[in-house]
Amino acid sequence: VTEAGGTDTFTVVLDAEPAGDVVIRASSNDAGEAQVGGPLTFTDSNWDTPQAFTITGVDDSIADGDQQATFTVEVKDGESHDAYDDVADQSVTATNADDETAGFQLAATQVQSVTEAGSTTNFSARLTTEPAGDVVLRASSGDPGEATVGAPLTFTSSNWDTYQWFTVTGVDDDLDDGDQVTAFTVEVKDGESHDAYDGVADMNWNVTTTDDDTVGFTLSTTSVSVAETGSTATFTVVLDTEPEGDVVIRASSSDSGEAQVGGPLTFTSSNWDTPQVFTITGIDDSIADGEQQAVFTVEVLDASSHDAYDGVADQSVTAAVADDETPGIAVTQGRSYPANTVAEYGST
Ligand SMILES: [Ca+2]
Ligand SMILES: [Ca+2]
Ligand SMILES: [Ca+2]
Ligand SMILES: [Ca+2]
Repeated sequence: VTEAGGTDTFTVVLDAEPAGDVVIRASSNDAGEAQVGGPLTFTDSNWDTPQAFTITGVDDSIADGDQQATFTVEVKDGESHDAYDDVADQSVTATNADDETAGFQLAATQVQSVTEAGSTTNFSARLTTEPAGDVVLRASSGDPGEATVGAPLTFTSSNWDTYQWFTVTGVDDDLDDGDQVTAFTVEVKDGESHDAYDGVADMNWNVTTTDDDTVGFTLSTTSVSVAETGSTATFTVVLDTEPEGDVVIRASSSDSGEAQVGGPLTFTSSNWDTPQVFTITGIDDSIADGEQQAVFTVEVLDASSHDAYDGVADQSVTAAVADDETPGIAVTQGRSYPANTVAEYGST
């Protein structure tokens, strides 16, 4: 039978002609699921003609799945010939097909985005039909590196139509990965839910995690001082974000006759956040040229670097180079003897 009111029948007939009337009744063990007509009276003239009991499905508004009702078929002793009093009861089982569709729905009233800084948003869920037992909905993140989601929600036969909330939290990374969309799968936890909900289809819900990383590098200083005596100075470079491939940084001098710098530095996805050192060395000349400046351009070596770093702007470090010549006039005597002497007669 069905909750929509579908009926079915079964017949009863006596096995032997009775000496008086025999009344047979059927009774449901669950009149909320299926009911039966009757009773039926057999006489000594119609005892061998089958008579029908009609079973009718009973509707409810609960997604309870297909339910069974058992009908006990028995002789009504008080209204039947005594010879039938001891006849054993029999039973008929009826299945009542559910006509509710188990399901749930999702909704939100907030913007569905979170930040890598760890902000939260939420979306809600509720059942679309009353369950006959608890139903547990769980959400799982398609990318826990971008966003996570809170604990499962339990719905009962009394709170099934009240929205409950899943909370989504943004997760930080160090990649300049742009805004990322994470799909959350919401599903019935079958083992903890009424069986009528076991077949309910999963649903997906999307939340965007906004990026807070920008490719680049950071210098420890933009000016240093060295001397022509060969003294050195250092500055460090560190990447601002974790690269998805190697990044090579080089520094080049605007005047290698005044100051020079060491070779390129390579950063990887594992050492990107550890500063590395460039050493600048003053270069000697023999000119009393005073303090000079050399400008070091610090740049990503595109050809050797992950493409995401190609557009990073150059930066510069200025080195002041101290002169080591002493300005002045060197005086050399022109004769060996007598030194720096003139005579009264006018020698020079
Ligand atoms: Ca139902
Ligand atoms: Ca980040
Ligand atoms: Ca990021
Ligand atoms: Ca000099």
